[in-house]
Amino acid sequence: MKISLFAAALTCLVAVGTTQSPKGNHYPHERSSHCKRIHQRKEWRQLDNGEINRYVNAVRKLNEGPRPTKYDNFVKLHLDGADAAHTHPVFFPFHRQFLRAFEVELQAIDPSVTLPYWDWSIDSRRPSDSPVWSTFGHNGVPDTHCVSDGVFAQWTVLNEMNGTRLHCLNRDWNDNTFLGPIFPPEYLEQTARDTDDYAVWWNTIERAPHGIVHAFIGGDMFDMASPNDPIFWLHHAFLDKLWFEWQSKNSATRWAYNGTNLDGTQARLNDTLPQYPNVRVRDVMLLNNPQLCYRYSDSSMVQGTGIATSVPVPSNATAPGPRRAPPSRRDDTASLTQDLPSAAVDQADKATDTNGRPIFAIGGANYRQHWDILYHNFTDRQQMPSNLASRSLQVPSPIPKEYLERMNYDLPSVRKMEADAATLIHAYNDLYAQVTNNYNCPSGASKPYISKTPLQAWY
Ligand SMILES: [Cu+2]
Repeated sequence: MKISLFAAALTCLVAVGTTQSPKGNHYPHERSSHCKRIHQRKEWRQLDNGEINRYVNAVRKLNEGPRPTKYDNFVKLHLDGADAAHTHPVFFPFHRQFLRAFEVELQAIDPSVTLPYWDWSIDSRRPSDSPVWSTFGHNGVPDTHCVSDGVFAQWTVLNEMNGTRLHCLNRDWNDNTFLGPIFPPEYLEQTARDTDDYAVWWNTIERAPHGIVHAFIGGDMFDMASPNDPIFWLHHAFLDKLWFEWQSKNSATRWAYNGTNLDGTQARLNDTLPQYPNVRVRDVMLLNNPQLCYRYSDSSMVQGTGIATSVPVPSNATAPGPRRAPPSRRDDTASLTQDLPSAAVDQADKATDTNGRPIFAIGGANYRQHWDILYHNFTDRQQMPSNLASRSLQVPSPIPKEYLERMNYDLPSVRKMEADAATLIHAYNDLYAQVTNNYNCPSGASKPYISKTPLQAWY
């Protein structure tokens, strides 16, 4: 785990986030932006009521009229492109184009609409508690699995995995009344830091964090007709955001694209997209390409069920557990790193993933750096509602075998990803617990504060 990349990722994200900076371009084959306007895609919780209504109305309009509706045709296109566009590197480019085509249709109905995204990592402990469901409806009802609450109650869809049959929108949550835990931000962040190899990163994200959301929501989301469920667009917009953030990490990842295509050829930037013969992979690599022209909001400060906010953190005076003497100087990084509780360092140094790779790296150096990121960088006195020290992560429930088989996801490798994720999550929970018990906050602060900047790279 290369924590040193964390800072680099930050810098890049900030630079790329401005989207229009044609001068001083370090990437010779990039054209400067031709966007007349950059649309911002926001996290669902960042929309006001007017934005929610306009988005929902536009989506519903697309599914009106004689069948197949325009909406049905999007689902059909996804089904037709399914084999090439899943379990192959074009997964991310295809879905970027697919989502943008959908957004263009919505904007033809209402130009003020942009695609929202659902940052489900915020809700990773219990995704069914997410506020998205109060609009999109909750689980399907028993027996029929028809969604019968929310704005898509009585919504009908046409396409199925094999053929057409007009049916109600179906959901079949994995735990019946709720959705079990999925992958937290810490896992997504580590996955992004871990590799600059596109094929490795895409494979990991597609199979586990992408797949689990489809599999747990179930019903129409369980197979290649998944765009039937309007939550599909918000799920995939978040995945697209993850890709954008990974691309923004450094100069190697910006244009990284590799792996093996469906036809056995090596993946190249000049490949055309499945179902979009006029669009090449290279056309959708940058969000300021003329046909894209959107950017993503920062969702790191959005509150949800994934971040515990109610558990109080002991103040300096009352914190239980072993403590070290406070250092004489608390306002620089050096003094903070010297103040590490040795037990925490020892414990973290020993933690390994299922490959035997150290999670917080050798000698505590990276752990110390991580500590700094958590505490030193976050202590700018800007009080934020989330409280890392009381954060406790849940290990994602296993993805059902039936879903993995249907998607052609290799079972042993997904099980290994799940085991690695579990190890990482336990290590983080240990770290957060150590923080609560052992850490003396810097000058004047009675508890950890979180500042906005470092969390931008939290993925
Ligand atoms: Cu798909």
